[in-house]
Amino acid sequence: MRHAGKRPPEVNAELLVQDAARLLPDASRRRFLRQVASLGALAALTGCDITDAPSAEKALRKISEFNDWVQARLFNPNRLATTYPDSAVTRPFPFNAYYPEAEAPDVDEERYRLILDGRIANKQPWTLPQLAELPQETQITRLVCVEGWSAIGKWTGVPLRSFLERVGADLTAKYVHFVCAEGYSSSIDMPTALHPQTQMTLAFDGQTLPTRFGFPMRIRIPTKLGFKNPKHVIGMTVLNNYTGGYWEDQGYNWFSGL
Ligand SMILES: Nc1nc2c(c(=O)[nH]1)N[C@H]1C(S)=C(S)[C@@H](COP(=O)(O)O)O[C@H]1N2
Ligand SMILES: [Mo]
Repeated sequence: MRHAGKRPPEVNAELLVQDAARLLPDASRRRFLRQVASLGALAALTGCDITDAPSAEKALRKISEFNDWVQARLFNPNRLATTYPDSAVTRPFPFNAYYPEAEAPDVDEERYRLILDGRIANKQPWTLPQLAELPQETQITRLVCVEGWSAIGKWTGVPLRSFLERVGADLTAKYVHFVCAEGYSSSIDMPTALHPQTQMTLAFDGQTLPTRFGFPMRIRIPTKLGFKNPKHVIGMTVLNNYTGGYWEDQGYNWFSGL
């Protein structure tokens, strides 16, 4: 129904909340609709004056930021993700990306350099052989994708913490941001970057990381959802500014811990 005159068109609270909730990924949407059943609750929670879809969206974004903040506060840097025996590894392991497998970027091994930026004392770029010379660890953990599947994989690589220490990164900075060869990106909180199981992965299931799983290097974080495990990483920045990421910018919760 349309209204003429100065009065703003009447807002159907329930529809507005549901509409705005559609912007959230499935799990958050369900949680949100359960917890925030009314426009009044949404307005009260966020302090936003909700009169239209954009203001409802803004309120929802505030809730999502609040969830990220709570999750970050609850993160236990000493709690380890479950590890599994070799016999539990999912073979074949599923591929996932925002494009089909055939379009995974072919990164040239010779020309590859990991570019470091931001709050890092030694910004020398790293070649693949240099990374391979660093002490490596192997983990058998579960990767959980928001799309509703999970699989157990075996990843070998350099603990990100030891790398950050080696290059003189400011470990009191807030974030580490990763840039990928094909344009994907993601950023994580420093406590997660320093978590003992967060890894710069160079090998999968005992073999050099294949193209589909992120050659030459991917970040493996068993305490976070799959989309926060960037493949084909070519850039790493340590910084205090929030930068988001490929899916984060499209409404997925930034923290996305498990
Ligand atoms: N560079 C890059 N990294 C990425 C993605 C991507 O599209 N590009 N997709 C993410 C998503 S959504 C998931 S679930 C995992 C999948 O990793 P896998 O192919 O090793 O199973 O990679 C993540 N890392
Ligand atoms: Mo994913």
